Amino acid sequence: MPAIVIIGAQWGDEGKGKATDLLGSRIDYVVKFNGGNNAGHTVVIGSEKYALHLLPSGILTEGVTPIISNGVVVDVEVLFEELDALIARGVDVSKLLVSANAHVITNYHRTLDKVTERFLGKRQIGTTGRGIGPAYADKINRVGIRIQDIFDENILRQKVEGALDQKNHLLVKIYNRRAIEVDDIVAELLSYADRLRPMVADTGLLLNQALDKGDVVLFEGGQATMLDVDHGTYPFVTSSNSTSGGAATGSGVAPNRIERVIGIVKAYTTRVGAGPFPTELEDESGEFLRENGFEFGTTTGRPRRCGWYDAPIARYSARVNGVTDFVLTKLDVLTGLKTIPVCVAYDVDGTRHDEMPVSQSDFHHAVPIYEEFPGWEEDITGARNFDDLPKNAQDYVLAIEKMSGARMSAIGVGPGRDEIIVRH
Ligand code: 2SA
Ligand code: GDP
Ligand code: MG
Repeated sequence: MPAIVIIGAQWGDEGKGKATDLLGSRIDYVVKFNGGNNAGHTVVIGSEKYALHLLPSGILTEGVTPIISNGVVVDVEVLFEELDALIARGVDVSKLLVSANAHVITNYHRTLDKVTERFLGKRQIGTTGRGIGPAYADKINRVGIRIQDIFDENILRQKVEGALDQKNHLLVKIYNRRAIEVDDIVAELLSYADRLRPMVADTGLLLNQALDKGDVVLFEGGQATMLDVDHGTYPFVTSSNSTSGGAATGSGVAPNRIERVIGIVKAYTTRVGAGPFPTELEDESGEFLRENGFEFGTTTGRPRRCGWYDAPIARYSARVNGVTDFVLTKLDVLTGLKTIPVCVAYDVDGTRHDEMPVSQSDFHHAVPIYEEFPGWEEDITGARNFDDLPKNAQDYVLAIEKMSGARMSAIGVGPGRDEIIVRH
């Protein structure tokens, strides 16, 4: 039975947490398969608002087993802090499992993330500073520390020594910082062992067994398609595979077990951090979207860059991820606009591009070609059926659905759990 993947179809913050939460009651396992505490999922349940970073948002749904699988980079201190905060609010977190093969974010990864960004100056990526890139770099460079290493002091010490060898040279000689002591890192990681041990499991085996017996597994992607290290706007990306393929490599569940891929797409576009963004608005329309959509980073509080809906990006996402259904979020944020432009293609130096240009330089100076749609004034937050929407809102959804490469199966009309129209 089914494995379902949820991914962000733009540059993140599309409202993936809400979509996960919506499906929660039919789900047995929710798996975070990529990224770490750079993610920020806001879920509103009744009058309660939860901001989750490292934990999968399915942890808020009773009966669901949340899993942090091998593709994730885990800052164990943050893991415990997030768990404690949820426990204090009465959430049952006892079912959480963490893969023995997940990699660990240490103090030196956080330090390197911050100093490297400073060093890059104008070429900054605008990372969240959580140590994500350096931790994945160590993984690929085969000098990473895995969760299982925390339970073997001898191995842990050898690995930390290996990892710090070159880094201390870099920190001292190039960045003019103090060297990081092996003993300090080892002591910190060992101090996590007792609390961590009962959570650690062979999560790949467990998930496959669960699928064998018919359980429903939901993979919750962190970040989004355009931030994917292979398919996004490299180098202005995160360091993991945030597209649907990442769910397989990041969990040990094979691609042919995945039945549905749900792409979450906002009714407009946002981006945090640096990098190309053709439909970006640096005027009062951008301010309108930021204010009405509360577009500020869940993790860092940074104002998000805002722009109009970009259909070529949605089509690209549909293709790269194999999207079977889109969930369109934040349609309510557009209420009150006289006209709503949608990017239907790009103009690159006089040539029309209907699809994402393959050359990064082209994408950097792609000028959107817009089609304009009439807006609506009515409050739509109470709509629960497609027919409840004003005609212009219906037409907007149908028009962007046609351009985006997959059906729009649900439409978010407000931040609350039930503020959604389900169409399919
Ligand atoms: P990193 O820290 O190495 O992953 O940063 C690399 C790029 O990835 C972007 N990125 C994000 N973009 C949108 N949302 C994210 N999560 C938070 C949120 C972000 C926040 O939900 O609001 O609070 O600022 C996220 N995480 C990483 C990042 O901006 C870089 O462009
Ligand atoms: P994620 O990173 O994709 O999980 O998204 P974030 O949680 O970072 O940002 C999405 C924000 O939009 C959250 O504050 C949600 O509560 C909010 N949200 C989700 N769906 C809707 C919607 O349909 N309308 C409105 N107004 N807000 C929404
Ligand atoms: Mg977010």
